[in-house]
Amino acid sequence: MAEQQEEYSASNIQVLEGLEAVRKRPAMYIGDISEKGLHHLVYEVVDNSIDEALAGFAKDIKVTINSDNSITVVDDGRGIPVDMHEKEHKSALEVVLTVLHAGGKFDKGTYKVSGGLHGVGVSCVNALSSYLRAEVHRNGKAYCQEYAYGKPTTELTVIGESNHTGTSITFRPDAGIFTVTEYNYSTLANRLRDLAYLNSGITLHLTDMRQLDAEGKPRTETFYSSKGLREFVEYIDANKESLINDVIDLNTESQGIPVEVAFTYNTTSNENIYSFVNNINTIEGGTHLAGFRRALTTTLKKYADDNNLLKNAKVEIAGDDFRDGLTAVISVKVMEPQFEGQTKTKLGNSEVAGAVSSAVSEALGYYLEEHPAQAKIIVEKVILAARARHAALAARQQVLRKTPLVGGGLPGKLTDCSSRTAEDCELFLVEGDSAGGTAKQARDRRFQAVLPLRGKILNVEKALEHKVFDNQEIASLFRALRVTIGTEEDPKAPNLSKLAYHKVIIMTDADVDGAHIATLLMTFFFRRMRPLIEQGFLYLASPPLYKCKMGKNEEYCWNDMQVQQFISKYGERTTVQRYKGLGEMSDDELRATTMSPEGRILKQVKISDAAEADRIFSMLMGEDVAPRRDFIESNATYANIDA
Ligand code: 0RA
Repeated sequence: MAEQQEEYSASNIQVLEGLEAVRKRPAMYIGDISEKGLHHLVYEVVDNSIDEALAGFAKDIKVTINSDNSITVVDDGRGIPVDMHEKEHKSALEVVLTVLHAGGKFDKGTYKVSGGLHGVGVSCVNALSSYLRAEVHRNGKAYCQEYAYGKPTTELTVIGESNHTGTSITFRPDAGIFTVTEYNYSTLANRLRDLAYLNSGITLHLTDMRQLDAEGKPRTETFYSSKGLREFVEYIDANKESLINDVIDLNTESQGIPVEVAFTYNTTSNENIYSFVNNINTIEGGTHLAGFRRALTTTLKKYADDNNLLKNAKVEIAGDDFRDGLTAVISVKVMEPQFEGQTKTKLGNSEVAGAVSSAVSEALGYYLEEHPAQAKIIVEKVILAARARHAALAARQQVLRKTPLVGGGLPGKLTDCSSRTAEDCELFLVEGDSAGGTAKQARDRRFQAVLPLRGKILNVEKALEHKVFDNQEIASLFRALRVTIGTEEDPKAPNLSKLAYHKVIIMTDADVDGAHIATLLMTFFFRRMRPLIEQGFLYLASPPLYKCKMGKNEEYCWNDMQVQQFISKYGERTTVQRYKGLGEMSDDELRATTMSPEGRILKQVKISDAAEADRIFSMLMGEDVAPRRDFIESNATYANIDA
């Protein structure tokens, strides 16, 4: 408390307004100082260029990851103004780059709704960069100014003539602030792809100078969409079987709020809704999502009733049933968005619910009237979903009965640890009984538990819901984790309040079969226990691939480069043993390389982009073999469940 009061005293007010405040409390401005915050800097700069594009002045935005992990963002807009700003006695450019929230000051009534998660502006990026260079092309000239840690290191200088307009910002994040300074290509690619779909007509390029091909050309990708959300939905569902071969979309303004929605149905049972406010992914949903759901339920229900389509249903139909197999993207633009929730990604503005709801009701109403064949297919799917839900409810209740909340009733194959402090406890999910046996010997019994799984667990991507809960291995998994089904908010959601382990570690052989089993398990967690991933509790073990030996010198290696390094150190007569499976390792070896916190490499499973993860799981686990083979052959690691 004392510290807070001091900060707000009159003598410090200057400091608070300046960029020093950003450097002192970076997390307050950009969320955090880890990988997320690092990438957030790029979004902040790109969002300014997107605003310029939405205002009608830019159409091409280039993002480059330079070889030193600095970033360059170039747009073909009007260029940030460089004339002198009277009050501040600085150029407008310098004000934009050094004064918090100054970005909007020059906007002449443009509709500025884009902007990073916290809408903090480029000055924050400047404050958190050890180096920043701004180049502006305007008035037939090229101007440049450089900064370090938010402070100018050069004057604004004319560096030449120019026959075009635009802005180029290069910045290097301050390694003294960020815990990670390496950019992730697919994280940026996913965000730029989203932005291309959300803002049709704008071209975004991503180039990675760190990844050069044999000819020295950098990895590069271009994102562009002419049809926007309609194409977004098609992209998300590309690997799924469509139910109605149609995407229903609307692009309108309702009660003064721009509303864009596109949706379709596929033959799976997953509900997949992605919502955005001012281009920000509202992971926690909010009023726009509520408005969409309400319109979908009431409009479909009314159509079905009016056309007498529910007479044979014989089960009561719930809101969920209308969203079985639904894929939707909702994008609204809100002048003064109120963000709520744990991660500030839940829209709170109550007026938005009605705006979205009336826009969707109208468009969907028309669609159903004009497409009776598709309408009938959708209603039939709703009825099927209701029946499946009733069947699944019975199966779930059985899991619940078999799942006592404390003590006893644990699956026989679980070898538990002695600690009862979930934060400290780890559960290893091990492929097969034999590796399970070694793991039992290798573990530290105080905090490491082992659950062997028999062969391949059920593919939840293909199975009907009630079958999922019938499956023995899945029931064991729930019981071992002490996860039940049903929370206060949602009777279908997994309840993690009694979760016994804060590290759940998938440990499989380092071969194709092992990768498949790991993927099945990740799919299971993604579809049925997503909060476990979201809370950062799911990990992949990485057993070594080789053991190199030369005389008394022994080393485990995880890749060919390490093997080569060993050989160049100890000589060509090195023996290289390749581990084909966990079963070939002794308990001492397994402990030292894979299980003990001292020697192991754990990869945390993260969902960086839910839409992209959904696409990949649908592809990996779905019916189509060809795209899966292509993906597995071209991806050594999982692109978006980036472990
Ligand atoms: C305010 C006014 C004007 C341009 C911009 C902002 C602007 C900012 C950024 C940030 C990145 N790229 C940008 N491009 C433009 C221009 C006002 C005028 O020309 O009259």
